[in-house]
Amino acid sequence: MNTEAKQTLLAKVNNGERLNADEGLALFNEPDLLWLGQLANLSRERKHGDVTYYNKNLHLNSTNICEADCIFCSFARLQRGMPGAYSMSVEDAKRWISERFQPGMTEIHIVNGLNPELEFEYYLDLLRMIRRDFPALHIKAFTAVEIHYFAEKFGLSYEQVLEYLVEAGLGSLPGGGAEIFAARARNKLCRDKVTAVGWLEVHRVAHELGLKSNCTMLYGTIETLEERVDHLLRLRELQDLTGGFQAFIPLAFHPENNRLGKIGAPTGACDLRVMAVSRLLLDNIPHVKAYWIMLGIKTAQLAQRFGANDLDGTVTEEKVYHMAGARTPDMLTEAQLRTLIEDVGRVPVERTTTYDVIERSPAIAPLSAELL
Ligand code: V47
Repeated sequence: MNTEAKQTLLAKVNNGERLNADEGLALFNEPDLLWLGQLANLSRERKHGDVTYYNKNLHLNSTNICEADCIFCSFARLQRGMPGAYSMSVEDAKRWISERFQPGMTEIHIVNGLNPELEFEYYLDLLRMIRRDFPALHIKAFTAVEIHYFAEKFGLSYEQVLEYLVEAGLGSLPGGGAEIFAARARNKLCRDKVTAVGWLEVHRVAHELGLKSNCTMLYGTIETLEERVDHLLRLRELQDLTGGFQAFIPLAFHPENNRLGKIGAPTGACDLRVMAVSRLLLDNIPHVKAYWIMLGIKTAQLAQRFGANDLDGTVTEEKVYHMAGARTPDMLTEAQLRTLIEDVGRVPVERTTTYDVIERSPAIAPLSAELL
C-alpha cells in the first residue's frame, strides 16, 4: 500500500469510519505488519483502552462422535467403536466436571460432535445437571452447527431448539462452526454441515431470543483473501441487524491428524495479520479474542497489540486443538494469564461470559490490585 493509501486508512480509522471490502483486501495484502498492528491497536484502544479481559472457564466436549466429515477436523470420529471415539453419559460428564471444577470458575464451554445416537433429552439433561450441580457456571454451549443438526434431527425450528435449551440452562452460544462462509471453500471443507446462510440464521434467531453469541472464522486452509473479507463482512452485516455478537475469535488452522495436513499451519505473521484486519473490519463487534490455546501463548500475548482485547480463559482441558497438534498446555492459571497481559502493558480484568467485570478481592490479588 502506498503512503497516500495508508494516510487515507489512518484517517478513516481515526474518525471511526467503516472500512469497505477493497480496503479489507488491501489490508490482508499489506506486508508492513507493524503498521497494520498500530492501525488495529488504534481501534482496539478506542473501544477498550488498555484493558484485556480473561475469564475462568472449563471446556467440555462430551462426545466426539460426529456425522459431519469436515476435512480439517482431527477431533471427530465418524462412528462409535472407532479408535478414540467416545461419548460421555450425563453421569460421566458430571464426574468429569466435578474432577476439574474450581471455586471461582464462571463458565463452561461445551462443543460436541454431531452424534446420531443421542436424543434431544440427553442435551437437555446435560444442561439441567450443570445448572443444578454447578450453578456458578454460565453455560455457553453448542455451535450453530449443532443447533441446526438438532432442529433437523428432532423436527424442531431453530427457535424451538433454542427455547428448550434455554429452559434447561443454556446461557449463550459459542462461535464455532462458521469456518469460511464462501460456498466454494465451504463445500470443500465441510460439505455436509450447515450452510453459511443456516449458520447466520441460527445466530440471528438466537439474538432475537435475547441470547448473546460469539463468532469465528477458520483461516489458513484453502480460503482466498477475498473469501476472508467476504466472511468478515457477512458477520458485520448480521451484527448491524441484531447486535448480538459479543466476541469474534479468528481460528488458525492446525494441520496434524487431519486430511488437510499437507497445507501446514499459518505463519505467525498471518496470525497477527488476521487478528488486526478482523479488528479493523468488525467495527461493530465489541471484543476480539486471542484464544491462546489455538494461537500459542506467545502469539496470543503479542496479539494484544494487534487488535485483540481478550485472551479467553483458564480453559482447564481442551481437545479440538490438541488433537490437531496444538502444543499449548491444557490450562493456564489466573496468575499466568494476568502476567501475560501485564507483561505487554495491558490491564487484566476478569470478566463473566457476558463481559460483566468481576471485581477481585484484594486478598487474592496482591500483585495487580492497583491496576483495577
Ligand atoms: O468449530 C476444528 C475449529 C472450532 C480445527 O465461542 C479447527 O468463545 C483449526 O469454536 N484447526 C471449535 N480450527 C472451537 C471454537 C471456539 C474456541 C474457543 C472459544 C470459542 C468461543 C469458540 O474449532 C470448530 C472449528 O471451526 N477447528 N478443527 C483445526 N484442525
